[in-house]
Amino acid sequence: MKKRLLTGLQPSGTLTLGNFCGGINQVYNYQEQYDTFLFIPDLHSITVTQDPEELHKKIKEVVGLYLACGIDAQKTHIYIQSENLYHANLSWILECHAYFGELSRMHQFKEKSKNKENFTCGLYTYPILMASDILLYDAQVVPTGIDQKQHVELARNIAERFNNRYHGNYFVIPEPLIPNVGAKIRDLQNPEKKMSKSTSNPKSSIFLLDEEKAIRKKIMGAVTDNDASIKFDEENKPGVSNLLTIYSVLKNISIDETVRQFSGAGYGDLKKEVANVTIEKIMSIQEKYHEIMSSNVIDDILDEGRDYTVKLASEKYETIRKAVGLGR
Ligand code: ATP
Ligand code: LTN
Repeated sequence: MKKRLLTGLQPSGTLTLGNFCGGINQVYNYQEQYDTFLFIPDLHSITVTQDPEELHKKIKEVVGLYLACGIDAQKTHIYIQSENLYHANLSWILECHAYFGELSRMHQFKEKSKNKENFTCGLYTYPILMASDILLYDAQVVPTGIDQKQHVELARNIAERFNNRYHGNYFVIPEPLIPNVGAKIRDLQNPEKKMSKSTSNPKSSIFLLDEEKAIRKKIMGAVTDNDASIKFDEENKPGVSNLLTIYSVLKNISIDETVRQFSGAGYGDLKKEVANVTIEKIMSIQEKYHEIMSSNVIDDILDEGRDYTVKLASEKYETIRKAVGLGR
């Protein structure tokens, strides 16, 4: 039997090149090899304020982009988290098996709540809902960028704790799957930070639905350094290393090979070539995206994904409910 793989990308904005490299492209590469689940974590998105109409639109946009990036609905179960009530139900049970202290250590929570007077309880408990998403389906591997590794580790801890407390193999212990190259695509204007879809500065991120001109402008304007030599050194040259990483992922070649190709070149040449490969990739995604959005395949795919996963989730939930002693 194939191992099960599961991941999701929040519909909190238009997907970025970072989401492509750390998320979708990995699923694309693995979908033959694994029994693959790719969902839309819309419940996660409302941990911060969303405009309801906008969120509604983004959900289908993300599904369209999954498909346009080559995710094959024949091989991958695609579904919306909020259409399956078991995610939130299991999350509550898991909340009662997770500790306040361990959640307080989550980097993403610290980052997103920093300098805010008010933030929601959902932002704090969100990693437990993520554990529920994973454990509900006995997923063995969870491909993500580096930013989500800590959350997958929390899911492992909760699963182990639960199994020990109730003396059984109730949950499979999941493994994070972090790509060697592209696990953290950096913000183009501030390469200390990761590229993010909910950025306040549109120059910082390449969005998968950006126009060609905008992509070129953003990459040509990416922050680098004064050293003028093309080397891969994430600590001292994060901007240049980021451009090399993008090139390497999109060309599907190693970092060493990329550095070799640019030996003797200047930053201007590097940026021009990175812009060219990015535009080529993104324009081809967009062409497929527009085709998909003008057909009516998405609803059928989502209905099928929902029916399949609700059945699996209900079986798991019943087992867990009984283990804890709930119900009749
Ligand atoms: P938000 O800005 O709403 O927090 P995000 O852009 O950080 O969103 P997520 O929805 O949190 O994206 O992430 C979806 C997937 O993309 C996850 O697997 C995450 O690890 C990956 N990912 C996000 N940003 C990057 C990045 N800059 N580089 C590589 N992978 C990334
Ligand atoms: N928290 C993730 C999205 C997400 C996820 C998941 C990823 C929600 N549930 C389960 C993998 C597995 C994020 O913000 N990127």
